[in-house]
Amino acid sequence: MFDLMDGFLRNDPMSLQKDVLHHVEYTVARSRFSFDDFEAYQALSHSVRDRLIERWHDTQQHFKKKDPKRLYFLSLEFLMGRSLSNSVINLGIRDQCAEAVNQLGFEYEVLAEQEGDAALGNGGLARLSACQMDSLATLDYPAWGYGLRYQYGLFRQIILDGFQHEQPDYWLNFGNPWEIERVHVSYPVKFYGTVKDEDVNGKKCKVWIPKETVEAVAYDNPIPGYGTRNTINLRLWAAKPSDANDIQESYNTGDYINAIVNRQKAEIISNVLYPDDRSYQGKELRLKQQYFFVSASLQDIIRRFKDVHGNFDDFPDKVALQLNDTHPSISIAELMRVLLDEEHLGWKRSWNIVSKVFSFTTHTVLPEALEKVPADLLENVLPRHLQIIYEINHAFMEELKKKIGQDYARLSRMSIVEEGAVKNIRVANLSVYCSHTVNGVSRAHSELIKTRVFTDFYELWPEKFQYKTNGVTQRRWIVVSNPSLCSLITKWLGTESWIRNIDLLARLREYATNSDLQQEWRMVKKINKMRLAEYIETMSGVKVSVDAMFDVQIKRIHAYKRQLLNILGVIHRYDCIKNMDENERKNVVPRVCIIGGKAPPGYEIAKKIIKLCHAVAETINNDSDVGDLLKLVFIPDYNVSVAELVIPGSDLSQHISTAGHEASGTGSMKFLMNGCLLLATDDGSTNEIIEEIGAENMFIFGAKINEVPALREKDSNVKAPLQFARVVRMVRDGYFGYKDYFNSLCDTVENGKDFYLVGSDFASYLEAQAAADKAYVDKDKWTEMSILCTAGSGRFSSDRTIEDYAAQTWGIEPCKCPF
Ligand code: DL6
Repeated sequence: MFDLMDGFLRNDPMSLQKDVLHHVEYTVARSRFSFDDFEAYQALSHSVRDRLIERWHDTQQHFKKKDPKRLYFLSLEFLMGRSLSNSVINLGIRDQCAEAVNQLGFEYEVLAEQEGDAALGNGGLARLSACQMDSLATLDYPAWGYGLRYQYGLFRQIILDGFQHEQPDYWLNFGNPWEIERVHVSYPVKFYGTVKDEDVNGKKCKVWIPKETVEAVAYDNPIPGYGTRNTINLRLWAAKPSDANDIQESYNTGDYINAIVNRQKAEIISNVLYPDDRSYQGKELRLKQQYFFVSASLQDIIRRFKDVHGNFDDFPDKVALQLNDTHPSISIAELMRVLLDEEHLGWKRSWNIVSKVFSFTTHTVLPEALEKVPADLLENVLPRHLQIIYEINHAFMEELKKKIGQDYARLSRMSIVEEGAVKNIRVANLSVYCSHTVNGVSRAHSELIKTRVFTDFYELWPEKFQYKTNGVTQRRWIVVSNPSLCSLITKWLGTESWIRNIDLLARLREYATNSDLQQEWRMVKKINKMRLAEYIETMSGVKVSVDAMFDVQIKRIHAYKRQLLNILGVIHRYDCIKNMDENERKNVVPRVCIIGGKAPPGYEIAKKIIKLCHAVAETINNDSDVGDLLKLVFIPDYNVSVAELVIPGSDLSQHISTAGHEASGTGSMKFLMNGCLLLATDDGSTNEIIEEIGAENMFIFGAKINEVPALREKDSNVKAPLQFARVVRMVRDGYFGYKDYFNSLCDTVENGKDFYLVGSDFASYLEAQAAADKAYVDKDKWTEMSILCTAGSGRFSSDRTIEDYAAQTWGIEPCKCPF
């Protein structure tokens, strides 16, 4: 297998083929004369993984030698999707792999389809983490990601009679060729117990005597950069029983079988991803998950630091710790505990270190979505950490009093400890106070953070607050998912360099009106629409015409994202068509409206939205009088791979959240890169997109952020147009079946309770839709707008986001592996 001349595996088709056969025989343990698509996928993946491992070793060796400041990205969620397609692109061996398996009688695309998604996250935050890992590797930054290796990822969505059902996603059932189990990299993580005062070397010390130990075992997932040898690591922790408990159990219980059963319970910690990010208040398992991954990661990070450095005061010069939302924030107390209780550095010195290493990104707008942990829960699970948090808070309050005097209302708002019937720890306040920088994920979001969420903090420490607009990786979202567009862009720019340097896409503007490019551009869109139409037919049985405008909204189902507005808009369109005569119908732009997304399992209203979508689709799609003029389809089990298929085939996409509710939105950026026009509200990063693309190339509607509070004050239905009342009535009256079943859903937008302003935005939504119809009729103009979307998408690459974080937040430099 090895070329002994250079020590590296070769990447020509013949060498790859030999490796595939080797893995078929020795890893998959099948005969090389008879193996199926899945086995071929496994063998190919192992062959690609071998190449990743080589690069991984070289990169880690290089980092070790250079000893740069490193970034550790702590995130409880990573939505990686599939690895094969992404790895072969980043390694530059896609065509060679295709040829290698082709000669063995397999089709590369079919093999790539065998892979299930690694869905270790809920939505935007988790997919953002994955994009950022790709950019960190590509830009040669010395970084690692840390997270949890859930046995069950995000649930699979099954639709039965239009209702969502959840099924466990046991994604490891068929093995995972992309991970490397490190049986020797494991750390004990402790829980519960008591804290005692003890005398250690003549000093009074707190000693935590934990009651339960769980072992954290590392699973490494190499993340290759594009166009570089650098390959970084995503280290995910799995919970395993600890031998430390065994010793106690065997002496105490004498009940061997029960002792083993109890032992296995340790694994529960990394069993399942919480499938809802709206609130986790008071959940013990959630707290244990957070502490488990944070404790193991910090032990690993500190061990690596201590291998080379003797003085902890150098820690902030060598380590940057990124808190991806509040989920890993217990790491603040944990680092303090390690420095105080294990390294005995004393409070002042420990705090000096801790206050210099953490940076905190928040991904939400709503203050009520900010995590709180009941103090008694924390006291039970992590007693020493609660003491430390109280001490941090005491110091914080003293510092505050010096700044703001006896303003008790403000002191109480800012305190890390929320007093009340239930005493809570405000994790967000802890994160803001202890981090050196705090950022939102778009310019608008960062403003909201300063003016609404953390105003008290901002007024005192304005220099702490930054903004970092999100981005997505063009490697996954164009090169992997839209190969035809990728080739077309490369052809017209005369270079592939845009894949690393996305600003080059701006040069497409020169050709936006060129009829040759326009024709080829349309051809690419048509190919992608045909692929999508086939998928729709397979998944839902609905035949759709590729000549229709494909209008897409794919994202998690939430009231604030307003899928309901979309569905009511579809009903209005249907109602209009039904009332048109033959001549009027000739002017209708045919539409295929596509909706996809998962509803959190306990979120009744979101689940009713899915049911309503199916009920409306059932009526419309079976109405021969309407035919191809309108179709509505719900794409089940939306995930990263489905998005890779849907986005390239979309003409128009909807990002229609109530202004002031979407922190950023990253779906819009993926659609933009793929030349899909946006119909959007002025929310999240939309206004930054407008700056790049121009409002004339988008369809913007609805209330602005600053108008929302006043609109809510009024009864919003006063402003809702007649058409709105009519479509809601159709739903209530059972026009689509299920009379009265949807009343609770309709009640959320009528009778003065329209919190998300669906009614008051309805008229301008319809106007924006009408403008999109009008624009679609002029094919050349539409294509020009589409090209301008792709051309203007450069600012929304995660490469730019990562460069911003590296320079302004983490203080890290590229460290390129020299081969
Ligand atoms: O920052 C990534 C992504 C944003 O683009 C979305 O606007 C935001 O809703 C999402 N938030 C989450 C979960 N939030 N929390 N906690 O996914 O983050």
